[in-house]
Amino acid sequence: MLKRILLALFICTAALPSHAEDGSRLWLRYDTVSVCPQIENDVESPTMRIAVNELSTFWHGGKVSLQLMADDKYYSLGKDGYTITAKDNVITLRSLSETGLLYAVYHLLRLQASGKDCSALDICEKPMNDIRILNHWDNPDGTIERGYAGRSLWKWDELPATLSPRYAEYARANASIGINGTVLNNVNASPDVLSYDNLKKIKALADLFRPYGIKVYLSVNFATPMKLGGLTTADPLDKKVADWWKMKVHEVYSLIPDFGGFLVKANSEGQPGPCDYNRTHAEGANMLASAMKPYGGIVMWRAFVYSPTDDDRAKQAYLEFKPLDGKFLDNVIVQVKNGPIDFQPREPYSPLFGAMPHTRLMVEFQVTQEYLGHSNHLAYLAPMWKEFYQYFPPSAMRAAAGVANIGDDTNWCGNDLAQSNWYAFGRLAWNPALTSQEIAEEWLAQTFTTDRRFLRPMTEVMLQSREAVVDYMMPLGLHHIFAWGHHYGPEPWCEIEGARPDWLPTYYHRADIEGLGFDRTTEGSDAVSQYPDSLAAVLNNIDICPEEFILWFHHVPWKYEMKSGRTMWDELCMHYQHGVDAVRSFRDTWTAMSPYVDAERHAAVLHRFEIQASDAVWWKDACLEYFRTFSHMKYPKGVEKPHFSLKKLKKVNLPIDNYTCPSAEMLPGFKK
Ligand code: BDP
Repeated sequence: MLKRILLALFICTAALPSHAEDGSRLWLRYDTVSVCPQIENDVESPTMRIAVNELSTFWHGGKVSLQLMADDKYYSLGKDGYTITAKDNVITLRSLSETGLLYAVYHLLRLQASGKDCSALDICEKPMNDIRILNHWDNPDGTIERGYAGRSLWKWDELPATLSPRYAEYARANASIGINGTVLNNVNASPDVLSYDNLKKIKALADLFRPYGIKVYLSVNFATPMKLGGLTTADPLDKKVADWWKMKVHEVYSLIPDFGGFLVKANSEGQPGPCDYNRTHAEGANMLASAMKPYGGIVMWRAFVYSPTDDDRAKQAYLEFKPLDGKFLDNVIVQVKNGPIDFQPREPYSPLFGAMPHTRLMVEFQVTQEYLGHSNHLAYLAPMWKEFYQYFPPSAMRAAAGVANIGDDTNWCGNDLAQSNWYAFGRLAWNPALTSQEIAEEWLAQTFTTDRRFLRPMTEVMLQSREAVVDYMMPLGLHHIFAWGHHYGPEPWCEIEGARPDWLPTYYHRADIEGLGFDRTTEGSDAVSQYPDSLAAVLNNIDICPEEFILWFHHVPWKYEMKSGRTMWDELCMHYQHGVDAVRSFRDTWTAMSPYVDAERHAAVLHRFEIQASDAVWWKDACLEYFRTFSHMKYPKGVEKPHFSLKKLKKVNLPIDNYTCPSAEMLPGFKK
């Protein structure tokens, strides 16, 4: 019989400091208890200490019993699964593993914090994905590629000696939503990441994250054996190269025995890779995977590739990777962005999903809003990720990655409301069947208040927000018409001499006197044929192609009659106007929420909504005024006259860098 250890009273004496409502507590704003609950627990370990501490400090109910189980039922739930039952005033949490128990604790606290009745619980949870991982695009110099919430959380110059208290807070937040892995550095990886000195810093983070059930992974540069190891080649079939990697992997595991694995961006946007030596992606990935295999590590190999010479960028990843189906070792997972181009406000799913039945695939979502208004705009992304799963079932994958929106800002994500996307990513990676509404409600309830007068209108705002962004930026399947360099504002007219054509908006929208949109039908680039036949037939036919993708797959005449009976031009105008109107209504709803939200966060979020409302007008005017030079049609009734001339809009030049976002005031004359 294991000895029962009652830790509760002992831990409960430690009072927590009170925090201002500055967003730093995320969705974990639990009230501390005044009377310690009784916690029953068999095991003494770092993970169980965290679990018991959370309950002792924040659980306001009766006795809780934590039990590690080793029977068939719990084997079938896997190491992260758990049950929660309530009987005779005792709540029992059971799992095969300590991490599973920690997840159960956070589940219970979530129910409590969202105001749910916890007296009769019978919960059984098993995550859909084994790997639920954040990808940080953080650089060694503290900058973050496409980061809009300050600098990197990782203070490399202080590590490993100094551990910022935010590291544990970060790990706790992730554990509370089931995230169990983190890639610490940018996919555009510096070879120095694997230097011994740096690995010691990584080890410090790995040690800290371990009790929270989080494994550490690294992005690696394929040419590291040359840049760090002094070899003359990085050819994956060269024995010296393979040996170098084996030596390096051994070093990594001797420091971090449970190291998760490598993420690789190869032969993409100038990064080195196996194709530099006429080897395939599979040959490159397998060489690394063989080195990882003895230690149980994995290689996540990205399929984000495209070449400037291809006739349609949307086809490239499929063309390059599909022939490699079945050629990857079983510890390689090919990581594919959700859409075929690049995290646009709306894309159809990447046709690679479903096309590689003999290869492990995982989806890469972008939590940071590179193409959705950075941290200035509210775009709650659960509906977008659910849209992906609607086309491609989550059961076909075992892993999901999210490019993090986390920085060292006090509120972690720049905009308090952007925390919802970190939260939603974790919750959906755990269970893609959760609805966007459920996730929005539970996040709002925990982050702000359980008052229905707040929850009802704000859930509505969240649910509509992503579609509003699509409407004022790129409705009907338009994509990639961003300004050069910053992916924030509109620049559909952008032409830069000598630039890669597939980095220019005109490549994507193809506006001309006839119409608008990229012909990807069988008569055009034929990208439709990469989809399963039944779907391809729908996408290929302009009359039945879903209108949200019509300009993605078709070059549509300006006067083409849409389902509403309007011309395509009028429909386009209505979408832009709808986006503008929606954002103004979000701002007004938020303004009315002041009785339910602390003044500090209310003001900060309101400021972002003001910017978003201005930006929506900017987008509408820029796109419609520009496209009107081709359509030569009038604005339909109900669509506001432009506030600014095209001439003026073409002069907008935002000084964007990695740390600052433009604000409405920077736009000439843009005022509410
Ligand atoms: C694009 C980003 C670029 C990333 C790239 C990637 O603009 O900064 O390096 O994706 O995913 O969206 O590798």
